[in-house]
Amino acid sequence: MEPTTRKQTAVAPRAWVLRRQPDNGEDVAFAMTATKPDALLAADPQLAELISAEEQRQAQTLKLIASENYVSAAVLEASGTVLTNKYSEGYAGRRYYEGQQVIDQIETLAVERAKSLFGVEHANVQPYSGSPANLAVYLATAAPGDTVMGMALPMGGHLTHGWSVSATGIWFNAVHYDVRKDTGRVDMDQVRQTALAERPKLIFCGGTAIPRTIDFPAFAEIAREVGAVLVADIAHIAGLVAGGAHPSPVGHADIITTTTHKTLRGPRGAMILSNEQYAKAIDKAVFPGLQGGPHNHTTAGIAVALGEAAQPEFRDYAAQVVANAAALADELMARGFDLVSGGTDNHLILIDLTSKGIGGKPAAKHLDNAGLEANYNTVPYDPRKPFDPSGLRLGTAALTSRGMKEAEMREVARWLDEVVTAAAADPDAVDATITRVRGEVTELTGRFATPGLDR
Ligand code: DSN
Repeated sequence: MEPTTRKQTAVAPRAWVLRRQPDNGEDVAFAMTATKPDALLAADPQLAELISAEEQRQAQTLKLIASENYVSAAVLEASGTVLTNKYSEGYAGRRYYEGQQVIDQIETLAVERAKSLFGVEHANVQPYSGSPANLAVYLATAAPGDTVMGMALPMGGHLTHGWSVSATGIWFNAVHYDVRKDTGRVDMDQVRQTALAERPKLIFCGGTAIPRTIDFPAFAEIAREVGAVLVADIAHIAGLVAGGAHPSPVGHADIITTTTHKTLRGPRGAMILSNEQYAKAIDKAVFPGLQGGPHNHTTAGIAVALGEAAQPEFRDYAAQVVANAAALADELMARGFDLVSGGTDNHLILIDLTSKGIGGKPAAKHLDNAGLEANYNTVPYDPRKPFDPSGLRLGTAALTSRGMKEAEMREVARWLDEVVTAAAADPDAVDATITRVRGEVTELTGRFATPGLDR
């Protein structure tokens, strides 16, 4: 059989994988584009095929998960290198193993790029991901039993901001603030009252489902008033901050934590940024406090992503992410969807599906079948359970990385409306709508390259 690709690639692929299509039993060949694909294909065709299938799935799906993105081919390459072979406990110039001549330079490059991009005095690029980064902050600044404060998880916060099922909620006396029921926005008066009453040692701002601008100066004022350390968890918005599309917490928060793989568009990892005052305590908390050797291949990928985020084009990208979210939000509202807080200021949209007569979980499943990948989510004051909540969370960072703009966002809103409306009307009759939308989505995704895959 003559191989046919899902789309033309600029560079000839180095390997092919045949995959039997479940729907028609036909073998379709598509390109392996990972680094050294021939080696993987030869050594482990089963795994090579699975990776290839995931590449194809990512290329043909509209990735609307607010915490995901597509890294560039350069980030992907740097992340899949011999750097994974090396142990490097410690920090540049102070390691516990020999052979760090190159690793020290790589980590220093990542650190310097992080400092310069965000304008901070200190950066630790070793945390394995966002949760360990936040844990390191607790270890550096608080003791078990201390009072800590963060946004409640069902209001848009994060597990590691002291939620009950997280180690941070078990080991610390965690108190929470909410969003207002009528506005869906953080009530800074409530934050202040709770802080004054509870006197937390740490205050977290930021979270995972916040569609509105975070008021860092207001949080800083409250933290100063009660003598708390303010931690800005900017995991979701780091790329927007770097690209000038969201105000920066620098100069307001004492410590900033972020993952590197959301709007910042790097590999899966994290960073802790601070001024010199906290540098030593943070470094000690990350290693030897919590972690062993850093993942050097990830550090290299982070360095590449930080270099990309420092380019002028990244500012355009960040602005377009926000413009796309606004366009998507407007079209959804025009179609009768209720958005928490009535819209968005950033990359993220939280839909309350209650008025549409369908839960977030079945909606997300039907949408995934139609090629629109999102996640179900609680909405503030959700009467339903977290595993079957009322909300659907969307984000525009990934689609914007594919070059999609406002016109495509309006198409996305239309498809979302069509699938949700059909599913709410009759879940047993939704298949025809899903099949049609899936076809239209495939046509759209075929017109937009997938960063990191089409090369
Ligand atoms: N899992 C991340 C998110 O989706 O926002 C948070 O940790």
